[in-house]
Amino acid sequence: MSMQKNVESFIGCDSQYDEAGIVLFGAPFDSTTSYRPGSRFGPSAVRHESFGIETYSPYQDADLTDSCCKVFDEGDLELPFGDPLPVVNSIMDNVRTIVSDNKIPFMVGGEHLVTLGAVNALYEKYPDMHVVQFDAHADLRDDYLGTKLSHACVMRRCHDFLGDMRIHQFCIRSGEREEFLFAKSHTHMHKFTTEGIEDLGKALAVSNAPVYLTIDLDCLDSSVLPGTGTPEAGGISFMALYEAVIGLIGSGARIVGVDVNELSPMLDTSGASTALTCKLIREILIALSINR
Ligand SMILES: [Mn+2]
Repeated sequence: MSMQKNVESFIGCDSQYDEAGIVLFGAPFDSTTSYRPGSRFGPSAVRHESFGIETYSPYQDADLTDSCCKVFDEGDLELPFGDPLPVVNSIMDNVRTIVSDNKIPFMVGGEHLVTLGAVNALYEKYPDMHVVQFDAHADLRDDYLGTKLSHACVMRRCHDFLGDMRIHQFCIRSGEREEFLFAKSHTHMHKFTTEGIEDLGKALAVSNAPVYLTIDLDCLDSSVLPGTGTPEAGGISFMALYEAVIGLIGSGARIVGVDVNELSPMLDTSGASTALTCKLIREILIALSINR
């Protein structure tokens, strides 16, 4: 019997890098958060609290420990605080490596700006990529208080290189009027709910386009997930998000990368927001493995 070092991984994600189809990693950065910081603690909280949920999904009748589920937990990136540019570049480097090894990157934020690094790295390999965003906020500002690298601008920065009509936004219910005007001619914006996700999944599956999935947890109603930096009332339920996301993955759309961001665990001392996030991550990891 050989002993192993006691290093914590997300529950059921104990595969080695070489055999893994999915690489989970944390991006603990929250320096551009406009309201309440704390999402830097998201990845470590999720990893630790994941031992409070089961590896088995009764929804999908599958288990994170099934042979089709091979997930390597890389741990958290070591990111500097304050300056977002080296953070985005560091995430880009990491995702570039994962993608060049034909694995799916699964990033746990951190604030939503971390998405920019992952999307940019994947775009290098997949210039025809689409991004599906679940979020309360449009995140389409060209700048926020003079800075272009802010979580309030992340989808606008992605649009800079993705181009028009590549970003599909769901559950959006907050932003400046200019962002909603911008969306009319540059993105596909679905306000308030996930309505339209089924048709989108079918279209993306038919076209076989690469798809990046970014889930800002504040798309959920703030009664469902209060542990987030910029809570916004009027959001969706956990099951609505579950059905939209797992439905999209199951539609045959070619998912090439995923992130779940903006969990700020200390803002919900009940722990329920973190537990919800763990469950969502489990379900997505299983769905990606089944549909790979
Ligand atoms: Mn966002």
